[in-house]
Amino acid sequence: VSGAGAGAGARGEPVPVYLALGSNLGDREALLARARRLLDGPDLRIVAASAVYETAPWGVTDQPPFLNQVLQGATALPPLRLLGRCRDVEAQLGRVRTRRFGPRSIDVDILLYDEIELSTPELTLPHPRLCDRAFVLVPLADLAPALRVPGPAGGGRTVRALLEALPARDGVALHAPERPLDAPALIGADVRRCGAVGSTNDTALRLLEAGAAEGTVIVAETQTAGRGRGTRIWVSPPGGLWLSVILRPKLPARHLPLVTFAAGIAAAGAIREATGLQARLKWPNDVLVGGAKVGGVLAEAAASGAGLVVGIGLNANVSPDRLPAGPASPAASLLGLLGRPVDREALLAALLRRFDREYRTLQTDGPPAVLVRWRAAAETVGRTVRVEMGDGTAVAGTAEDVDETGALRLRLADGTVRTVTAGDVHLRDGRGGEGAGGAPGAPGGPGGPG
Ligand code: BT5
Repeated sequence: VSGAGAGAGARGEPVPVYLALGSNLGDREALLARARRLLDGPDLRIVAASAVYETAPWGVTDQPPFLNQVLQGATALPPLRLLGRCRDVEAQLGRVRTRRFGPRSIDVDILLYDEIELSTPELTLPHPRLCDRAFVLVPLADLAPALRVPGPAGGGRTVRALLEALPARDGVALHAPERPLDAPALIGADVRRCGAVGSTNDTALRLLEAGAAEGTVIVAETQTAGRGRGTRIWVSPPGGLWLSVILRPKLPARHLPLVTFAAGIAAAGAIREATGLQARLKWPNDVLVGGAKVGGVLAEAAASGAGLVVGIGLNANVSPDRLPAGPASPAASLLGLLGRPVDREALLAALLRRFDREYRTLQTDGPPAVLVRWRAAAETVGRTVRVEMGDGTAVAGTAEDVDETGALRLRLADGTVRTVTAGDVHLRDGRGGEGAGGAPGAPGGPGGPG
């Protein structure tokens, strides 16, 4: 046994561990959920779970596709006792070890146990095939893209670097959002149109307080007092898409900022669907095409606690000379970028359909599923940035990731990590054009926003 953390478990303090789940028999999703519940206990706390991925079978290919997920735990159990816990859970869920690489109801493997390297007949740590399996690295990168993997195969490289070094990630696709949602659409079931309003967010907040149904949408032709964050003005001439959605999320308060991410993912997807333009997201609420701001999201909570309204502004058919320059990005409209008008109704329909799906995924599957899609569309992650805070101070660093609360994790020059919850991001390593500076840690590929 070697590694800096080797003694930690033995001293009785919990250490971080990463476990991989895989299932390709029976009700695979239910089996993953039962495994998560059975593993979680006083001696092993499950603290985070990746999104669920579907993977074509590997090795023996005449079998159903796998669902894969990675869990982060905290445990003081020594490695072999932890292995025993994993085997117990497999046994309880009916795993019968038959042919190697053959179908299995559930597989529970230890990927990493703190920084320990171990090689015994029963257990090898880190997991010997960790570094060459996309179906392990992709979900692990959801949870810990910057984690360094010890041992001969990992060589101290980060999970993100190992993932990037893989020749292919074929066959690993985000599972949850592809699942057909059984209930009818919530967002967009009731769309109310108006001509000129002050701010659609104000109209929506009033309707929210008055008891309007969740998912009700207010669309205005123009806004006379459109607003951005804080005291900023949102310029809203005719031709744009200015709307607000009434929501009553059943989410813990700390996850509410992710509703803004869900709206951003939907907006970027809708722009691509309706125009073919590659829209990207900039933390926390900007929608960019070719580095210029074409839209923004403003979520505001009702003072009464009745719920949220999510305002979305997209410069659809707005004449470019009516747009202001932003604090951190120039402004652009889809009309200006395409040289012809977009079909605003098609854009609206795509936006509402996609937002409905993202919003429900957030509530049923939790933050990882939405974060994966946000990272795949984000310009910010992996870039050198300067963030200007509302109080006039600024901080510079590398944007490492966003967390479950929507906060941005910045690695500063001195190596420390600072978590930022609000601000304007300036990309410092060249302005993000198309395709530039995606999210190195994001699984991308089949997991990207569909
Ligand atoms: C935002 O704020 O980007 C949130 C925008 C939300 C607008 C929608 S429209 C429907 C709903 N009703 C509302 O009243 N608002 C929502 P922020 O990140 O703070 O950016 C605001 C800044 O963007 C401004 O200070 C300007 O510099 C710039 N800006 C203003 N209007 C713009 C436009 N149409 N296009 C691009 N940039 C603009």
